[in-house]
Amino acid sequence: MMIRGACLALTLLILAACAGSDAVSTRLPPGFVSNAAEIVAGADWASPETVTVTIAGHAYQPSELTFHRDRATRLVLVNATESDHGIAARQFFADIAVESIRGGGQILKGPWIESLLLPAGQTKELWFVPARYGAYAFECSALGHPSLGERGLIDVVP
Ligand SMILES: [Cu+2]
Repeated sequence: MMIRGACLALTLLILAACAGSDAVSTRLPPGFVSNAAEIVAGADWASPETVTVTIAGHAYQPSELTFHRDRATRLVLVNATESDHGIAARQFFADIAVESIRGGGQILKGPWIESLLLPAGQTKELWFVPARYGAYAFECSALGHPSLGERGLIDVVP
């Protein structure tokens, strides 16, 4: 019984950790946009194109997003649930230049992001510039959520 309890506690701990945390990197991860800092510095942040996505239930609303290459963009992510969610989008993250992640009273500066966590009830903003064209799939980083339908698509167009 003790061992079972310990295993359960460990499993819960691992599950809790699966959504991860914001990981902003100042060292170039392999395959990421190498001149991201220059792109961020050269963008016009006065009036970024704003897109809002709400997480409700196990769905991103909307789940299909379109961004424009080389345009300063502000993606507002509203977690309207009472559990933690995240965004796993390795290829998309590799192809953008990140100005900052804002939320929870914090501003994390880029220029590279490897993971993004959306704690229960919180709103975060990803300020970025799409630096390459592409069609990308993304999904929730919390274990089991993608299979419940928490997935989406991103298009980066001219
Ligand atoms: Cu989720």
